[in-house]
Amino acid sequence: MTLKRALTIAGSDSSGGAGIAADLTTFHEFGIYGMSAITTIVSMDSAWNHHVFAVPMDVVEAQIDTILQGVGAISAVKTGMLGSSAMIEMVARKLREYKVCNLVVDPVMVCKGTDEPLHPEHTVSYREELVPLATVVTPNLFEAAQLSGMKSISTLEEVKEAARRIKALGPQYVWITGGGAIGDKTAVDVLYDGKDFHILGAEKFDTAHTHGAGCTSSAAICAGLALGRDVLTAVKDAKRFVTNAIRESFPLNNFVGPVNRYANRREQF
Ligand code: PXL
Repeated sequence: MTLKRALTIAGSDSSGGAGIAADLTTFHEFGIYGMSAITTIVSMDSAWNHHVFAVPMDVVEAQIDTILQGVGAISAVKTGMLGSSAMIEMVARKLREYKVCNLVVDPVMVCKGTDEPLHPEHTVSYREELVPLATVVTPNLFEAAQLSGMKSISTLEEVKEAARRIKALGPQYVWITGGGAIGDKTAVDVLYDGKDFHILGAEKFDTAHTHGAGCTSSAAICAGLALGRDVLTAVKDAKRFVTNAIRESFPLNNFVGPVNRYANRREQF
């Protein structure tokens, strides 16, 4: 059996819930051979403040070349935390150079728990360089507000307006998540293809243990695309995958609770 291959260009969350740990384990659950280019390393101190260390640009570039040039036949690529405007621009240049076509862009801007301020220049680089290349861009409500230039998003109409504005930047599909704040009993996420809105609802959980949900969901979409599924199917599958993972999320320590990607297994070995 030939395994499909996917690449994640993202940060390492040392605590294992988000970033490349989320991406590679999600790829694995979908039966995809996963590879990574690590852009940043995130550590946590004893009060669980996050510290973000950038990997040197040439080292990131060398990893991307290893996979897109040295390995090849990559069916889909996902981007996660990139950490600087220069990194966002370099990654966009590489993806253009290698003509990557199944691309999921998770426009990570800050991670909860960092004392890092928001960098508006990252938003500019995302809008101008990376989002236009995306097959699917997967902002949460906060990222959608930044990318669309809206003050805040708290109603379904505002989610749709943000989706229209982000679609105008050039991606093929916009998938806005985090709809727990929008729905009443269900979490509401919205997929927009420039013509139709698909409003997808899922069970809403009363838990703070959702660390890694965004990365997991985007990685699952990337895996679906790598398997040759259409975007709507990949998004629906990803939503089911992450919903199961949130249902079985757990406290890792006093500060953080990651989603549980094993929740999708029916057999154990
Ligand atoms: O969930 C956002 C995120 C993405 N990538 C990395 C992270 C985090 C948040 O902690 O550490 C590497």
